[in-house]
Amino acid sequence: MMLERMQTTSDQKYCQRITRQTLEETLKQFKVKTTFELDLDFLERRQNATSGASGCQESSQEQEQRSPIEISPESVDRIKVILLGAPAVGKTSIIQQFVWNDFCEDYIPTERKHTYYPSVITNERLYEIKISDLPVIPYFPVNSYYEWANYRYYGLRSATAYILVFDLSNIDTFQYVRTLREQICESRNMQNVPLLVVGNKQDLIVPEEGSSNSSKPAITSGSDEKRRDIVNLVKKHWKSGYIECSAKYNWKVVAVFKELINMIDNLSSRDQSPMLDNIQEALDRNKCIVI
Ligand SMILES: Nc1nc2c(ncn2[C@@H]2O[C@H](COP(=O)(O)OP(=O)(O)OP(=O)(O)O)[C@@H](O)[C@H]2O)c(=O)[nH]1
Ligand SMILES: [Mg+2]
Repeated sequence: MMLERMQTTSDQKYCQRITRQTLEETLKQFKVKTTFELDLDFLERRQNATSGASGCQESSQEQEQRSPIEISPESVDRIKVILLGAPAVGKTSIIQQFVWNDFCEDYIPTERKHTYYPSVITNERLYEIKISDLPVIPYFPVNSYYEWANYRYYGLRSATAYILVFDLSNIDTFQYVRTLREQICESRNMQNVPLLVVGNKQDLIVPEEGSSNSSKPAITSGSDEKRRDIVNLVKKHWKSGYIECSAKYNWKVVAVFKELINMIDNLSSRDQSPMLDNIQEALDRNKCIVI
């Protein structure tokens, strides 16, 4: 089973290289500018196009009008993303804005795991993303035993990437991110696992016209300084990604996921899957594992 899995992974990598090379060459040839597109309805439209065309023969013009990118099963990447952060920082809001273009003013704490499956096209590739929205976790499971005992089926330790969210209008919520990151790094090999820090609720720190009369004043310059320290810490010391967004106004929400996908793409080596990480971890600790 393991061999089969590894074989598939290396086949996929080969296909990815080929696909990317071919696309790059084609783009160069036709001098097409590479732009970023997040096309959440791509699959749906594609399906409609296929079923609509099934009863009659497509003219060559119709064929040309369809997506210029031919997606083969081998060029599909599946990404398991988990959002974590202190209560009420806006994790659910970010996901729902990204997937549904929807925002809810009411605060409804997440009490059980919710999973979303958006498909995204960027960098000339199709990515199938599995996003997990979880109830706030008091700590990150240090090993598989704790994960099984306390967070069964959350998939915390096998995520492809993490998004750690804090609230820009309540800088103290960054402490949760700091602690959780430490725990994640201590309990998992993070070499090939991107971690993106997101400061949400940017709308609450943008000074508005006549903000002095506003019932929700912009946060003070003291917090601005703390914010700068956070950016510095995350980018320079943690060497992680950092983005500020507003789930409420859909500012930079797409950029969050675009950045994450870029981080995944840019990994110098994708040889080690999370599963192999776990195996490596068990070997390091001289333990026995069942595959
Ligand atoms: N002003 C503003 N409010 C936001 C933003 N994002 C979320 N909120 C509000 O913040 C509250 C909490 O949002 P949620 O998305 O439920 O937060 P959460 O992190 O999922 O909370 P838990 O599930 O309890 O961990 C809600 O009332 C949202 O409407 C934002 O960008 N700006
Ligand atoms: Mg939530």
